[in-house]
Amino acid sequence: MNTELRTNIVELLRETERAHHEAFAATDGADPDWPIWYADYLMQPFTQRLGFDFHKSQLIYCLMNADLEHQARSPDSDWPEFYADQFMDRCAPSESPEEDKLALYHYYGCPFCSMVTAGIDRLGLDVELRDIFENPQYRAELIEARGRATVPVLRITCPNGEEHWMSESRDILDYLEKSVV
Ligand SMILES: N[C@@H](CCC(=O)N[C@@H](CS)C(=O)NCC(=O)O)C(=O)O
Repeated sequence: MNTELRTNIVELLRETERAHHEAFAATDGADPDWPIWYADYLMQPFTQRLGFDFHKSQLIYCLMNADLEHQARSPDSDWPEFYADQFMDRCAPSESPEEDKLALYHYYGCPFCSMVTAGIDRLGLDVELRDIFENPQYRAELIEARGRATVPVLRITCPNGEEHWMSESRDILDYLEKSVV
């Protein structure tokens, strides 16, 4: 666990709470749209200072989700500490992206796939190649996950077991390039 990152998140959430309370002093902090206000305030420090990589809608989702979990599981605990744990578990950038397990669904002769496999070679990454015509099981997995067999698709399995399926050769290459920085 990156304890420095967690501490920074807790401090940032406390600062946001203070700023929100000032902004909504007239209603004593009451604001039914608080996740939107919080996301506006937090977006820049989260992405530019702490290295998170998400859109505002994902940040709003993370905030709402953390709130629901807090109310359901631990309403008496210090909320910034609780939220920070939720952010670390669910939304934080991987401490070492190379620890994500990567599998590329592709087929030999597909030009978009070749661009991605050339990028993988150039970057020296460890990516399992799953040819969907050599192994029908891979094709079936792809269709089950994505509803179609278009390739290339990168399956990213995070250390916590969460899976993400990324399509579009350009997006995959961008992701892989960032992962080696
Ligand atoms: N815009 C996509 C294009 C992907 C694409 O057209 N893939 C072709 C193979 S090169 C494909 O899978 N076609 C079959 C299908 O869509 O089911 C990308 O850049 O990845």
